[in-house]
Amino acid sequence: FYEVHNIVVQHIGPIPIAKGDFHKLPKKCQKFIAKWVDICAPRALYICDGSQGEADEIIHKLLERGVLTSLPKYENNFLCRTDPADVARVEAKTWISTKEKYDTVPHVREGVKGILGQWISEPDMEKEMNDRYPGCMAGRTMFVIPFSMGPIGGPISKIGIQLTDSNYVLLCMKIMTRVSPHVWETLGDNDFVKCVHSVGCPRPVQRKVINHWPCNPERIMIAHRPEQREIMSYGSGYGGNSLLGKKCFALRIASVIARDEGWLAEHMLIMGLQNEKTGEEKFICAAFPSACGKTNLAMLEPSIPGYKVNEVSKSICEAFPSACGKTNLAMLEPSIPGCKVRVVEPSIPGYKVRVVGDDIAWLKFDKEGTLRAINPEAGFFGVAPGTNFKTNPNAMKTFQKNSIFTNVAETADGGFFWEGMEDEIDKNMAITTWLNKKWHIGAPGKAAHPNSRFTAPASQCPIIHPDWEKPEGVPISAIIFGGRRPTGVPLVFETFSWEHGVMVGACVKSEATAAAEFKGKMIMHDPMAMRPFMGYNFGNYLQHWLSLNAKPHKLPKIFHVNWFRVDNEGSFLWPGFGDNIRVLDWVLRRCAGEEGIAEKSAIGYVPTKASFNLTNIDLKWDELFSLPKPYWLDDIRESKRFLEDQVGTDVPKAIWKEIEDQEKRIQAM
Ligand code: GTP
Ligand code: SPV
Ligand code: MN
Repeated sequence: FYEVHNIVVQHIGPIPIAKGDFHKLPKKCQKFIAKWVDICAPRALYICDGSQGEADEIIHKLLERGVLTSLPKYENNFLCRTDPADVARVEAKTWISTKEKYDTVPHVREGVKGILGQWISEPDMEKEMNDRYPGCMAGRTMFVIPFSMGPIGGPISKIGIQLTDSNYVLLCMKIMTRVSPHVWETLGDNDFVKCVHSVGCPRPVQRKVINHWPCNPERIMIAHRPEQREIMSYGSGYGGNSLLGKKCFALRIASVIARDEGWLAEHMLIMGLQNEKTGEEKFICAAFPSACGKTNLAMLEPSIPGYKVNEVSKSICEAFPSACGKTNLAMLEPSIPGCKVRVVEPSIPGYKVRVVGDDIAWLKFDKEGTLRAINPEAGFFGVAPGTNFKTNPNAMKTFQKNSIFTNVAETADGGFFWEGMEDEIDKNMAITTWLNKKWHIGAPGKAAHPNSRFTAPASQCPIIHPDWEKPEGVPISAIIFGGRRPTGVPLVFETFSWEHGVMVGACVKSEATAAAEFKGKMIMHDPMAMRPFMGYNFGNYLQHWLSLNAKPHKLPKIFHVNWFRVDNEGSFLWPGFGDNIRVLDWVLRRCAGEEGIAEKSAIGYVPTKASFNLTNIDLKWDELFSLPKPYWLDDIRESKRFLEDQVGTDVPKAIWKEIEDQEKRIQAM
């Protein structure tokens, strides 16, 4: 009942080892694996090597069993439909266990339900675990996945070992992290993060398996022990709950390690912007809550191209500062001899945008005091709906091969489909929805789940930055916070200082999205875009951020953006996507110290209209940038209440001072 890959079949206790050489693993890893084999009682052990051959073999099996469907329109692309009860992160069932409650959660006001993490006591956690794990892998293979977050052996990188009984998880981990036998060698004396995952469906199965997707939604428990560097995830196969290198390790556990070691683990994209005129490149990080635009911004295709002026015409040109029909004019062949050709210089330089990461950043100051960021991941686990060749051509090009699609729809010609792709396929194409129903464009209901995702290797992205795997990371010039704010919040503003920026980050709010279990469009607090991912007391987290304002640290400027403000009819006031380059252009110019392009307001510096490149867009500028006083008075009072209720005595004094100063400025508006 198991495949024999080794000539000599090894055993661990009574369990055969289907693949790999258990006894060659570092002793501490053997111990960890043996402990969980004992508890979970799988039928076999499979030690992964992360090779393509291994993936092919697993894919082949999953195709046979109907877990995966191949998408023959592309190369090596597959579709997976989950049990419809297992489609997103489950924040209500996510826990952190520490000895001390207030190491994990802040001092919440009495009678108020805390939203910044859930704590569980060690004995209670023990009990919950004992209720779930014994025998939970019966009849299934336990896969051992050695992986590195960040380039293997890099100074900021960390190692994890994930045990799982899900082969889907194994395939996705191979894309999202660096799975390799080198991890065993690199580990040396270092610690590794212990990750245990089970779908919670021992055989014979009790619960009916839907869509060949075993899971146990009623019993989901995503538990973390930061002090022990342990993650235990039970009952769900969905990405954020099961790919433990991602949110569980790279954010919840890593934020605790980062606090202890003086760095940051954040829910941030990392991107490079190279000025095509000067060749100078700057990197920025941006923290937006789930499904609020990180992947799209990181892979942005600028709406304003750079102008490469023909060298010959350039030499006879004189510049004048306006912007229309440059390329043609610059390359104009004068019909009347003796006329002087002039080049119209674009008022915004072209930018070459390249992605380093789209979801998570680990940031560390180097010896010179420069803040450097690495992307600990190796792939993109991106929101599918809304992605198309107009909004995000680079994502589309990334997942044309070697990718896995979860809960998207399928076209009759073997392609993927989701909301937003209507203009990119034949209107009459027969479609099968994520729920396996026949469907066509225009029919009621949705083709793909709103949180359906692509899982694709980052290396396949056409604009992946050549330094994306640089072990020491890229230097960061700006940090941007943002969220979905339909009213009141302007397109962009720059904060007054590091402390003011941390306060603004602490007060990030956003409309709920489909990435977790929340329904409806309520505006929720999502401080630093980390609410669901905080590994320790949020008040201490703010203090940690504040403490970074120390020598020799060169602090990046902090900004806030909002792509999602709407007019009275509910239409977006800002076109977004490729046009976001206009905002980033202003951000970079501010970072370069350009004066006269910003005005002081109560909430920060806002751009002057004249400084902003508005070519080819029609904009209600005043509406987009208006700061309604009643709105901001409400906002600051509400932020105050949020901090009092949710963080209480743990709020650092410096944050209160920023809140009070801001309130005074708003009152004086
Ligand atoms: P996670 O992977 O959940 O962390 O999400 P994310 O922050 O990477 O969000 P993503 O870029 O995948 O975008 C989520 C949704 O927002 C998609 O449906 C996008 O089409 C939409 N979106 C992204 N950028 C913009 C924008 O500038 N304007 C508008 N209107 N929508 C956007
Ligand atoms: C998010 O929700 O922020 C995601 C998807 O990036 S998940 O991996 O499920 O967390
Ligand atoms: Mn995310």
